[in-house]
Amino acid sequence: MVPKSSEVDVPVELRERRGVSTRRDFVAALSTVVAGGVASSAAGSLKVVLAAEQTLRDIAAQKGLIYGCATTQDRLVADPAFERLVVDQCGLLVPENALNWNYVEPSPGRFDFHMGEWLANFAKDRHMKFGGGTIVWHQGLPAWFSSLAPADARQVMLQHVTQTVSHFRGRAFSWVVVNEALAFRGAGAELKDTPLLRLVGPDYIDVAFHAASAADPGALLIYNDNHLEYDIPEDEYRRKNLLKLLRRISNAKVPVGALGIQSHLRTGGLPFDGAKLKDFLSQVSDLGYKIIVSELDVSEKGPETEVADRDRAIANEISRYLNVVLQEKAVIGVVTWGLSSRYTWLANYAPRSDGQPVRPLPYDSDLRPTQAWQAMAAAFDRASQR
Ligand code: 9MR
Repeated sequence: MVPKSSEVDVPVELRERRGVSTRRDFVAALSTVVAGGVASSAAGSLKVVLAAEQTLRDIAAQKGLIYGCATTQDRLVADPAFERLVVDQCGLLVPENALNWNYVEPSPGRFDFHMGEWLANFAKDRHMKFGGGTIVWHQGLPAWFSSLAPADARQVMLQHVTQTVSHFRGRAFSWVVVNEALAFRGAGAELKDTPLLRLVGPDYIDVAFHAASAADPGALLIYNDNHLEYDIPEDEYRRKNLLKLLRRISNAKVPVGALGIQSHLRTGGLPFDGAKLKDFLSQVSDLGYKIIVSELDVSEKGPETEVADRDRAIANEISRYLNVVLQEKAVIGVVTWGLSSRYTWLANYAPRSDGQPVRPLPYDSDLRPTQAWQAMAAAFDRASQR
């Protein structure tokens, strides 16, 4: 039976008071969600799950996994209920934009870390890990970078990475050092044609990671990319090319610590092959890399129009994906790109064609947990111990 949205309509304060008494109750309730996917949940159990005192942070942590989200200072300052939800649910905080190059170094050599500082301090004061990024990303470049002479660009990039990572030395759990460098199918090249490639050269990834590692040897250094998740020719091509890139990087002893798979999932029945994805992740792991799901959310491409049906489709997409990905022991955690659909880049980037607000995240715009929350909780609970 499909739970109706009214059944999840439990205010935050009430949910906390009506907590499930034991962990066993909680897991029993979750297992009804896991069995055959979210669609098979009994509505009664669902209520119990939603009443749980447990948070995504705790459920993940019980398996040695990290759960976190990306957000901005503005939202945390302006919206205390949202702030409380982030603090309760997340063990890791990642800036959505604040540490992109164009914000950090708006003109050459003039560094401004105040937005990243604020988020790093916020995380520290609330006992959350802080993950920096994205440092080197063609879409995050300041306009002035593209007019540099090639002879200067390498040094400027190296300085940028060094200054940024040094500034937070010892305070960042991780850094997305390089983001979205891989070319798409049909480009006829391994790397995207960007000012970074053109001005710094084909070894810009290597240079960036060496600089980051020298600046903070203790941080987990992440290479991050997208469109790797589905069993479609584009993603298959990119998985193959990414493995090639990681093999080269590994042979050249470039200090990459982890692969970030963005995981912007889509409903609508895109082909998905768990065995192929698992094989890809295990090859990444065999090269010695950790893996993190770095930007999870779900955009809606399916025919569903009712909120309950849409939420079920979204939750099922998350379930089938995370249930495969979390089987790989090298996966250390999951970051969602936002926490509540009150604030999501998908509202602009991938709006629904019927104009209904999107629901891509574990909480809806009223800060109530959705079936996506349950799908994530169930996947964490099902994962083996790290
Ligand atoms: O969510 C981010 C949005 O607020 C920004 O406008 C956009 C451009 O900077 O970047 C979004 O985040 C991206 C992330 O940094 C890298 N992967 C893709 C994300 C969505 O574009």
